This record gives sequence, structure tokens and C-alpha cells, in this order.
Amino acid sequence: MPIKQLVDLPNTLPVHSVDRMSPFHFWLHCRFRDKPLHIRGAASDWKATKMWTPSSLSALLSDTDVIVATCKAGVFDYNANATTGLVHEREKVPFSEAVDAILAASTHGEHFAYIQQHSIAEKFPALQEQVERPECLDPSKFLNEVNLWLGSAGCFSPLHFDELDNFLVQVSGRKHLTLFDKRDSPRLYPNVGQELAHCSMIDLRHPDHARFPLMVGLQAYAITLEPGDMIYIPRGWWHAVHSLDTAISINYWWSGIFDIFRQGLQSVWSTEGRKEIALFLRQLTSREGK
Ligand SMILES: O=C(O)CCC(=O)C(=O)O
Repeated sequence: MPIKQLVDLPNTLPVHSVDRMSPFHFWLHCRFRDKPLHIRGAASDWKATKMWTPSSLSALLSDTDVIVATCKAGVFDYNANATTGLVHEREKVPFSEAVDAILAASTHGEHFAYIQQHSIAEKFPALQEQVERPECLDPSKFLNEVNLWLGSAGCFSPLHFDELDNFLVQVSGRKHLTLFDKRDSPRLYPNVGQELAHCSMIDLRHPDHARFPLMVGLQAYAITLEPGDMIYIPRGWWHAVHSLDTAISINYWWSGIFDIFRQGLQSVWSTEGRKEIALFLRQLTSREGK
């Protein structure tokens, strides 16, 4: 597969019908096997899918402040100091102003605007009641974050992975995703340095084969999410997201009790964690010596 076609790949993920996706089946077929899953129509009956449009949200949340990201290239990198050199502007504006910018950007196609990853509980409590819990997620799982994404056609979230399991639900408009297995991480050129280690240096839209030769021949998966669709992205799986229309999505990062235990152990075992333990032991022994 020529790499330059990666962002246009036809769908290659298995498609399951929602009524077969009980929490047990989800665990058995997806979580346990660590495989992504496209659940067609999983959210088609949700209030959000039926009621939310950029204009209806704008009317409801008009004065609420949001951070709108804008750029000319369409690529929304995660950090202004990214070594890839892909940057964007961020500005705090009322929600209605952000929506005006998004709709204008979708119409003219010369620049792009995106409200990214805003916590619904913290920023938009008025929406909370219209946001449902995915049916296939068993009640013992914790929702770490539930976020709203609203952006213009053409917005592109570059290749990265997340440390938590994720459901991305498409509420309105379409999004195309390109995914890579977490086992291929060494061939996807994660950024060096703590802050951006979860982002790839590769710009999937214009991959540089000479600079990133190990990615040639990698198996890529792709799916286009239609309104009401949902995808499960296992933690660690790489993904890039391209909005084909003005698009509204909700994403759910979640974890189970064992994940929380594992994360706790990891943070204790981090350099900072070990330093704190050493300091604590030193204080303890010096107190005992007095
Ligand atoms: O929808 C997007 O633009 C990005 C979403 C994403 O990366 C995620 O849910 O992890």
C-alpha cells in the first residue's frame, strides 16, 4: 500500500452490529484481544445524535468560554513546541463565536477551526443529561474523561496514541480514521521527549519515506465514522483523525480497576515516584536516628 494513500484508505476494520455488543462480548472480542472495533449505529438513538448541531449547541452554550484552535494547514498538533513544526493558534472566545468561526471555515476551506477535547462535565454541564454511557461498557468501568470535539471540515488530528482505552462517538458529520497497531510503535517514530512521546513525528498526509523508512509497508487500518457510529480505540493504538465534514464527536476515556492499579504502580515506579520514595525513606531514617 503506497503510504501516501494512508489518509484515504477504504474501511478495513470489522463492523459489528450494536445489538450483539453486550459488555461481555465487547470484553471478549475487543478489550481482551486488544483490537479496535467499529460499532455501527451505536449512538444513533442518543439524544445528542438526534439533537446536536453546531447551531443548536451555539444557541445553548452561547456565552460559555471555550478555547478555539485555528490554523491554515488543517493539521492540529498538540503542542506549539512540536518538533514536527506543525503549530496552531489558540484563543479563548465565547462558544457562539467559536461556532461562527468553525462554520465559516467549513464554507471557505481556507483555514480550519476546532474546539478540541473540552470536558463536558466541567465546561458544559448543561449537555451532561444528553450524553449517554456506551452500552457495551460494563458498569464497573470508570469514565476518566468525557470530551466534546467540534470542528470544521478538513481538520486533521495527527498520528498519536492515548494511554487510556477510548470510545470515539460520531454525533454529527463524518470522520475518517487511520489506525496502526500498538505493536508497530517502534516503526512509527514517536517524538522523543516526555511531553510529546505519544505523538508521531510522521505527518501522515505527506509522509517522508527517506526520513521515516521503517514505516514503509506497515499495516494501516481505516474506518469512516458516520453520524451515530462509534469506534473503540484500545489504549496504545495509534490513530489520526480527519474530519470530512463539519463534525461533532464525543470521546470517552475509561479504565478498569486493574488499569488504575497499574497506572498507580507505573507512577510510583517513575523517576519522580522513586525520588519521592527515596526522600520519604531518608526522612524516616533521619527521624529515627534522633
Ligand atoms: O476527533 C479528533 O479529531 C481526535 C480524537 C482523538 O484523537 C481521540 O479521541 O483520541
